[in-house]
Amino acid sequence: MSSNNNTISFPELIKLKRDGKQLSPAEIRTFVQGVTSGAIQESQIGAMLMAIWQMNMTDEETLAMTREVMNSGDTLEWPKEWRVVDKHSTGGVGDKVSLPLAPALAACGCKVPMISGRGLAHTGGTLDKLESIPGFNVIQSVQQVKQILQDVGCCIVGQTGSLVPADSVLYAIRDATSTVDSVPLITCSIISKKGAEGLSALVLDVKFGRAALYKDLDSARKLAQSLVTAGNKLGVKTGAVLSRMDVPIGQSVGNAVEVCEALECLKGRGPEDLTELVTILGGHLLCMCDPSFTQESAKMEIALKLKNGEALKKFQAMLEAQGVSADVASSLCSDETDYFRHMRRAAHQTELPVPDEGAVLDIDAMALAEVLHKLGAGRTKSGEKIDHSVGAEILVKMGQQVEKGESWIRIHHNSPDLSKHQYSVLEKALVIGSLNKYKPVSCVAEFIRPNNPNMS
Ligand code: IUR
Repeated sequence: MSSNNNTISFPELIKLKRDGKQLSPAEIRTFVQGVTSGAIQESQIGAMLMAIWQMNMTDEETLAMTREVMNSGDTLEWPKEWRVVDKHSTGGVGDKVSLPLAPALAACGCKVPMISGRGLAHTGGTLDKLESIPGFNVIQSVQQVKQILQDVGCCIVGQTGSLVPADSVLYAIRDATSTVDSVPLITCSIISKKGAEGLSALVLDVKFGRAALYKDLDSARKLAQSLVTAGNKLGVKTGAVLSRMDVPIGQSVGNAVEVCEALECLKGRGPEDLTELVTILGGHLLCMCDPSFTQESAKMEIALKLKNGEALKKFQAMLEAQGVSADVASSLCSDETDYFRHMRRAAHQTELPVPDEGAVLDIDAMALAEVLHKLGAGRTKSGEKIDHSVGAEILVKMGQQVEKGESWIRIHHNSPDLSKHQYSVLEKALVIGSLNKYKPVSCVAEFIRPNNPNMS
């Protein structure tokens, strides 16, 4: 380990990491404080991030950096008797899990101060989805969050400037320096934010597959283990689920269309894979907070809240608390399904036919996400505007027997037509074949349990 010299210069710090040395907690503090105060130049931050990307960090360094970033701004505190929980996903196509999960947990008596992000690249952001609902306001002060948790039990909000300011700086520079895919940097970014939320328990949904950041299970497991270790050492009971991200989650991808599907899930009639993911993730959180639950009984408790309308009531109350008019909230949460009375519908809907009779063997989530991104559903640079009405409804299910010519997907778009290239990408995204080649797989592959925070 390098010396504990308080007067070390930033170039010296960068050189230490560049040369593969382990940084001491004091050296990491100097770096993070320099990031927060603006004393360190962007070029120096970029160089340090690249040195970390190249040389990696030990668990001790990762923990020290996570702790410093977490403490770079305000941290939230709650009444002791509250069970404050949250979930974080590393990003998936069609991943609208947070929308039904937060109110289902609130219906179980938990408090859920969910701080979410916006979509970047091919994956959508929870905040973008919610902003398809007229009036929904993701910007809430800490005081407002406290009030909503007191009154409703859950809220889904954007990050305020006073929480983890160092992460905002580091994240933007990581994006510009190709240093996003580093296990210690991802760990620091995710866990610092969750640590600042003052949680009792956290479940992480770490995705692997062709539309995930990590393509294979082994690399995703390494990230999950790093996240679980850092979370627990910071005092948050943290577990992780490893889930597949090859085909879209549920039957819809986009922003407004995903809100419709989340509402269906909250009415107890969501697609099986979405409901499964919501109940598994919620079940793990309930179990972590309350040892009287088994994983199975906790999962059933979440499923019950989706079936009996209690989660839906919490969602309606959350919509109202976050600025949606009582009329719109009550109509969206009523028995009716004409959600586009309240959300903008795209000017055009184009359906594509199945090319051959057979069973649905594959739907490529990545291909679908790329087409929707180009049509305006996603952004390339942070801050870019997106079109909430662009999306896709997938009209067939994996393993389903289909006839030649029937529609398999409905694209919602505002451009006059899809391009030749977009048609061709979509046509290749669907694979039809013989039913005996279809192997159903569960979306969740593994769970990594909270480990003992005192273990080294
Ligand atoms: N989400 C975050 O909050 N931080 C990250 O580094 C990634 C996703 I990748």
